[in-house]
Amino acid sequence: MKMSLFIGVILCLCVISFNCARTNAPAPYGPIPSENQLRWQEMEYYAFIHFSLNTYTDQSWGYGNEDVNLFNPVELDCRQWARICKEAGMKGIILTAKHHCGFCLWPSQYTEYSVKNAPWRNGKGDVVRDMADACKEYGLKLGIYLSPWDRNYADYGKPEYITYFRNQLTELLTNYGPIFEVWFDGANGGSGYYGGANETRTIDRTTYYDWSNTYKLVRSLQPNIVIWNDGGDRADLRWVGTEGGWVGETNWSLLNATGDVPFNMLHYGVENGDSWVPGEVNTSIRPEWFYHPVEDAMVKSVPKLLDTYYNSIGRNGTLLLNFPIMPNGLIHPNDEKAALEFARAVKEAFAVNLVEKTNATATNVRGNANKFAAARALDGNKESYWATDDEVTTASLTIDFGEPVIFNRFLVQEYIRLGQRVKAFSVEAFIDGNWQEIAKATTIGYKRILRFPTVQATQVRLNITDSKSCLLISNIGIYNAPQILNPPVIIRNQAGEIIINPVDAESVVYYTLDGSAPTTNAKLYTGPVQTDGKLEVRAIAYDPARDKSSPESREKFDLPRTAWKIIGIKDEHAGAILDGNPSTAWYHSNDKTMPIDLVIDLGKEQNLCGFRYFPEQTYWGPGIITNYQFYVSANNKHWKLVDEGEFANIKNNPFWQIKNFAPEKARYIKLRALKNTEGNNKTGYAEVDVITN
Ligand code: FUL
Repeated sequence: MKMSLFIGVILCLCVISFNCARTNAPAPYGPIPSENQLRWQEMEYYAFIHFSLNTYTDQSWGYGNEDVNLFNPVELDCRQWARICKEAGMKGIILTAKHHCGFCLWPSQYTEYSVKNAPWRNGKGDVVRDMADACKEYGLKLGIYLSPWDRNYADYGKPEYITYFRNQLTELLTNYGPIFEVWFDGANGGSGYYGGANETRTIDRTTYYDWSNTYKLVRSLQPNIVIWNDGGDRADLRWVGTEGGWVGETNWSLLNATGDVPFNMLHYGVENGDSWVPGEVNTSIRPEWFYHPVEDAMVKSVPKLLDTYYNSIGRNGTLLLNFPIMPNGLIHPNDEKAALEFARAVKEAFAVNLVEKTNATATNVRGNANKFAAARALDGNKESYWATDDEVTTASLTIDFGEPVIFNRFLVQEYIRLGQRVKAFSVEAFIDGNWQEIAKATTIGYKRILRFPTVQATQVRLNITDSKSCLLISNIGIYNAPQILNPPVIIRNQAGEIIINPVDAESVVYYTLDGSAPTTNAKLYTGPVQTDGKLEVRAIAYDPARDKSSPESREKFDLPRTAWKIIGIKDEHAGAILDGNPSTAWYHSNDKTMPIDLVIDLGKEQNLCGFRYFPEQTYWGPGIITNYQFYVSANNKHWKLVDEGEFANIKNNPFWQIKNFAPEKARYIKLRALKNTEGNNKTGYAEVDVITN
C-alpha cells in the first residue's frame, strides 16, 4: 500500500514536471537580437537628413575643396524638420554631420572645415546642436551620419586620420545627448582634395579604419546605440544592398560575423547566419540624397512611397527615408506634402484591425497551455505569443470572424526575442464555403505585411509551412486598406502601339491622345492603340467600385520607330533598345572595348535636334554610359559629331538623359560610348530615342 502510494506520487511529479517543461517558454533558436537592436527595430520608421556644402553646389559628392563661405542657410530651422518628421509618424532623425566632402555641420575643434568658418550665424552656428534640441522638443531620437571617407582632410589614408575620425566621433557622441544610431557609410570614390594634394588615395576598407576599436569607443560613449556600417567589420545593422527602397521578399535578420557578404545576400540576409544583423532600408523621398532644384517635380508619389513601406517595414526591415534640405535650410513643401500624405495613407490602411474581438484556434498549442494559446497572437500584447510544442514546426491558426468580412492586408509578427524561425507560410480565406489561398510568402521576422486583392471571407487561416524550430507568433492583424491607385504605365512599342498597363488589378484605364486631361469621360483603354507621329498620352487608372482615380501619367512620344533598324548587330534581343519598355535592356558582347558604337537607321531622313538615352537599371556591375559622343549621317558613311559630353550622376539617378543639339537632317544616328560608371567596357541600353524639330 505504502509502496503504491510512493510510486503514485513519483508518477504525479513526473507528469507535472513533464508538463512544466512543455509549458515553459521555448529556448531561443539561433542568434537573437540585443536589447539595442530590439529597441531600434520597434522604431520602424525614421528620417535621414542630407545637408552639407553639396546643397550649395548641386553635387552628390563634394570633392573636399568647396568654399565654406557657401554655407549660409539663412532660414535654417531644425524645428521645421522635426515637426515634419513627427507629423509623418517617424521616430527619429539621422543627420549627415559630415558627408564625404569633410565639411562639418558642428564646430569641431579638430578642423577648420566646418560651420565655425562659415558666414552662417557669423560662425557661431551648430546644426547638430539645433537638431539635437529640436529632436528633444518633438520627442524624436537623434542619429549621426559621420562619413569615414573624408575628401578634405590632408591625412586621409594615413593612420593619423583614424585619430581625427575618433576625435570627431567623440565630440558627436559626447556633446549632443543620447544618440540612437551611428551611420558609417562605406562609399569611397578614391579621388579628393585631401588638403590640396588633389589625388586618388586607396585604402583597404577591411583594415584601414580598425573598426573593432572604433566600435568599442562608440559603445563606451553611447551604450544604447546601434551601429550601421556597410564598409567594414560587421556592425549591428546591415545595408540591404540597394538604395531603391526595398529589401528582399525573403529577409533573414542574420549574417555571418566574418567574411564578405555579396550585395545580393544583403537583400536577403543569410538563412543560417551566425549573427543577428537586421536590415535597414535607406532611400530618399526624391531620386537623389542632396537637394537639387530640378528634382522638385520628382518627389515620390504616395503610391510609390506605399510600395516602399510594404517593401521595407512590411518585409522585416526598418525604413530610413531621406529629406534633402534646401539651401535656405528648410525641407521643400513638396517633400513635406508627400511625407504627410504618405503618413495619412499608412494610418488609414491600418486604422482598424479586424481580428479584434474574434476567436482563434490553432492546430497545436504548446503544452495545451492558455499562455501559449492562439488568442495570444491577437491580444495586442507584444510580449505574449502563440507557441507550438518544441517538435512542431508546421501548424495553422484559424481566425473565425463569425460573419463575412472584407479585407486585403495580412500582418504577422514573430516573437523575435527568441530568434527568427519561419521559412514559409501561406494565408487562406474561407470564401463562399471554400478555403482559398490568398497569399504566400517566405520569412516573417519582426513584421511581415502581405498585400492581396480585396476578398470577403468568414474565416482566415495562417499556415506556417516551414520553420527552423517551433513557432512563436506574437501578433496578427487583418486590415481593409483603402485602395490607393497607382498611375498607369504608358509605353509605345516599336510597332507604334500605345500600351497602357494599370498597376492595380481592380482598376480600368482612361486615356487621351490629344493632350487633354483624362477623366472617366475619356476613352476607355481596352488594348494596344495603333498610333503614328508625335503625340502625348495622358492616362488615369480608375476603380469603378470605389469611384476613385489614380494620379495622372503623362508620356510624350516623338517619331514612331516602326522603320528603325539597329545596324551591325545580329542579336535579335537588341530589339530591347527600341521596344519602348525601359525595363528591358541589351548589352554589347564582352569582347568590345571603348569607344563602343550603337548605330541606328531611322528608315528615312528626319529633322533631328536631340536624343534621349535610358540606361539599364542594374545598380551593381551595370553597363551605364557616363561619357558619350553623338553623330549623325545621311548615308552611314560620313558622320558628323553633333554633341558630346557626360551623363552626370547617372549611376545614382539612372533616369532618362535628354540631350539637345543644333538641328540636323539625317537618316542614321550613332551613340558612341566613351566611358561607363564602372570604368570597364560593359555597355548597355534600355532605350535610345531621338528628338525631332
Ligand atoms: C551613399 C552615399 O555615397 C550617398 O551620398 C548617401 O549619403 C547615401 C545615404 O549613402 O553611400
